[in-house]
Amino acid sequence: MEKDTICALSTPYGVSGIGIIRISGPDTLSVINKIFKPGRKRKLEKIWKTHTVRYGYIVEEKGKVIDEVLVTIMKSPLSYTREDMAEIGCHGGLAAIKAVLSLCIRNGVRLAQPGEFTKRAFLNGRIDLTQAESIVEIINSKTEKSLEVSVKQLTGSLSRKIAVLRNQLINIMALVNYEIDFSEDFENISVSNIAEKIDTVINEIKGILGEGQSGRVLTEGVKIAIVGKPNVGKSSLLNLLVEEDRAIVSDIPGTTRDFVEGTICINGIPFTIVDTAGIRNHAVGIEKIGVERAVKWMEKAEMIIVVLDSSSELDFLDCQILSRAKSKPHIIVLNKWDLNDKNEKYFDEIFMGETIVKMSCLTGEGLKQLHAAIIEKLNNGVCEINNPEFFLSIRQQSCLEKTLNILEEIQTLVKKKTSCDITAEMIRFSIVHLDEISGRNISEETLEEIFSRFCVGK
Ligand SMILES: Nc1nc2c(ncn2[C@@H]2O[C@H](COP(=O)(O)OP(=O)(O)OP(=O)(O)O)[C@@H](O)[C@H]2O)c(=O)[nH]1
Ligand SMILES: [Mg+2]
Repeated sequence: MEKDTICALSTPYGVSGIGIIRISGPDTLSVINKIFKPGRKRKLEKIWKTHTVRYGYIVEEKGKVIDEVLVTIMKSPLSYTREDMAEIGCHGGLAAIKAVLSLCIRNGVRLAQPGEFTKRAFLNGRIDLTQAESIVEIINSKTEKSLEVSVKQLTGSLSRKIAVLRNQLINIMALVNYEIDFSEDFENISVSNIAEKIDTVINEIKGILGEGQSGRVLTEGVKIAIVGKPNVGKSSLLNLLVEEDRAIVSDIPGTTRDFVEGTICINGIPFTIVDTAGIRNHAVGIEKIGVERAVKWMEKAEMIIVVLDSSSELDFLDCQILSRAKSKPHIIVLNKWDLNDKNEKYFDEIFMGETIVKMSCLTGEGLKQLHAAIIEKLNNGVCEINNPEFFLSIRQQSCLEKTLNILEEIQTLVKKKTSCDITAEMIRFSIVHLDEISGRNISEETLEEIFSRFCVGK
């Protein structure tokens, strides 16, 4: 357990109905006893009962009342951090909150770092890292579906899967070690028995990777880049999708110089849409930087919408952009369809087998078809969304992929009947990567990085 006692405002900073200040650590009760005076002339019991709420006042050293409050005490180990904790519910004015916080600091409590309460919950063994990471997602959840999957993760849906994998690997290692005790290579136990067991783990990991990715899509959303030549209507499309005038639209080619983002929700799934600068060769200055960024966005995005002006025929640049987009799930929007009266057959023939949407950002025609195309591409190109029970952050996914790669190598070694010692060592190594997911084995640096994503007070 940590020696420091920490405090922070856990509700948003600003004027609100109430503001909750959290305190956690060994000095929590003694500090509360110093700064809190019960209301209605009641006496403060010598020993606070855990999980009780008291009404009263926060009083400064010289007896000046700072605020009327409710104080809740949660004693170790039955608290968020597993330490002694208090929550002071103040009136939400900034002056009152500042005064209470500085009184705490004068009494030896220090201000908490972002995510420090949750970090303590992790370090004190109340939750593992998959659960800690789900808390950030619960806070950031914008849709019901993302909240659902994050809450499931908090209750341990991913932790349980990882624990099962770990047990399976430990059992395999025991089998291999048993073999080492008797011979140098796989003589006594059947190679096929071990290979089969490793296969089972490999298949389970592949399943978890698939389900975890669809969970991440629900929590983090899917990035879609809108790309195309200047003036084809990319910014008009962004504005139509987000239903507000986010990006500047004009008939001057090269209007959008940097990228503009917006978030939308289709069928409960969040999408981040990025409008980029029109791509053209020989752009100079700021526009050139914009074009470079647009090309980068094509690499970063999980899906691409290529916008074409359907009132004119395709040119070389359109084809260049299309061929770049082909490496990813992509949709072709034939915009300005309101101007088009003769080109339908031309486009149908060129884009046979592609997902095309004929639309007009001016009239809104084709928007529903675009929504449908986005969902269809998500399920058939990015990943299938099947009510996932958990999500994998990029970090967790990479640990799991490392475990998978090692197991695939082990599989080859086992089949070649290579030395048991090497096999056992590699299994141990695969478990090390697995343990990074739950946080059993994790560097201080990675921990810092994870918890810096939290807000102060959580
Ligand atoms: N008729 C018609 N005009 C459109 C349509 N969509 C966009 N426009 C017009 O086309 C012009 C360019 O639109 P923008 O949305 O600024 O195009 P952009 O692709 O973002 O252009 P850059 O930022 O310069 O690359 C504007 O004058 C729009 O009003 C459409 O569906 N039909
Ligand atoms: Mg634009």
